[in-house]
Amino acid sequence: MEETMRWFGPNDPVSLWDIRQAGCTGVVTALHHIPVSDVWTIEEINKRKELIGAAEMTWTIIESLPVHEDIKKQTGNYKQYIENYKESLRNVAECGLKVVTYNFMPVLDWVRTDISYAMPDGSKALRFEKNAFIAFDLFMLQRPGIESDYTEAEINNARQHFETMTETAKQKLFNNALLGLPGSDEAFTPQQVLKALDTYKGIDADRLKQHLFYFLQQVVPVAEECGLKMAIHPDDPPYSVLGLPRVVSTEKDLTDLINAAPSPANGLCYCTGSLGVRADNDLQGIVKRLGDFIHFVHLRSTKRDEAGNFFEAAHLAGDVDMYTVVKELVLLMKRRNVSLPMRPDHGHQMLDDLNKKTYPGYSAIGRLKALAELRGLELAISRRMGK
Ligand code: DNO
Repeated sequence: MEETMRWFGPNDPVSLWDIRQAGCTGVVTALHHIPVSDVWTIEEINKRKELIGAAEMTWTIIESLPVHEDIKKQTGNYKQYIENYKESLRNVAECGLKVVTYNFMPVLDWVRTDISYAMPDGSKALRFEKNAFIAFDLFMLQRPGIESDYTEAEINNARQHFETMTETAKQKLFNNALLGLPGSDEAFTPQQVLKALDTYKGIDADRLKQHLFYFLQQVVPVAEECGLKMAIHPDDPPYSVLGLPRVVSTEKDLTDLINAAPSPANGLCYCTGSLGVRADNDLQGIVKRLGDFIHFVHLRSTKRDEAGNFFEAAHLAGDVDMYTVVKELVLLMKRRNVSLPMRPDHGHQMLDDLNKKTYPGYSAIGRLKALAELRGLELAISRRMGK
């Protein structure tokens, strides 16, 4: 696979040369400073390309070209925003970029309750604890109408959990649960979240899916025409949160969205960390069945428990059978005669990085370790297959 890492731009405490030294030839980034739905101009794209080129790497993958909330809801200026999206696509293609990653999660991107969950060896991981999240929703956010989203037992468990929490733990939970936007260290305020949630009233999963399909039918032909591949990122976690619909969580969701706008340009970011949180997602089967549509790979593993919690395990541990996944990807690449771009998704905060300020999940050393392990795994598998 083509080894890449995510870089959040000039403000990222991890430098381009750190990424280069990890062995990457490519960088995955976005123009985070451009407001969502404004057009990415050729000038801005080229500026970023040059920065990356100066560190002897290339920029071919965008993560993300974000989709405006109005497009997800089909409200306000959404038609204009779709036109802007198309223009950005044309511009990035003109600058030689190849893959555009995006997601269709309403309001929040990823959600965790703990961004410094202590592993037995002293490193730190990201974690989602169900009781804590429900407690946040019930007692901190105090979202109206919440009772219909949880069972009585879930509410009781969350209440008990909340009662045992110290003030410091509560503050930490509050900050972590509102983080949700990679590339920014600004959290939402509860008022902002409640207001945003309110605007999704009446939009259920079926409707959100229709809005996603409409968006795809609009932008995929443009992507195809200019030689770009779209790669939708699955929901993280892959189920409804805060009563919001999520529609990119299962293999059926992926198949539906591909069928809604059939084209080689309408593809997937295959993220084992996100999809793997659901035991009913067959990670190997998804590569077998939808492999032709995979344009970008995120490798990561989570470990879930019976209670509905999960934490981000080491990349070769946890519930994701990384050996099987990588083997299937190697077979896929042979069949398609391509080398897919891949990045180690997240990593543990460890060693020197424990004392540094980092973007949650994106410290340098943990990802370096993950990439090294994945590189070795792929090499061994390919060699065994006689490549
Ligand atoms: C989290 C990432 C996601 C991803 C977006 C893609 O660390 O994998 O935030 O970049 O969902 O649009």
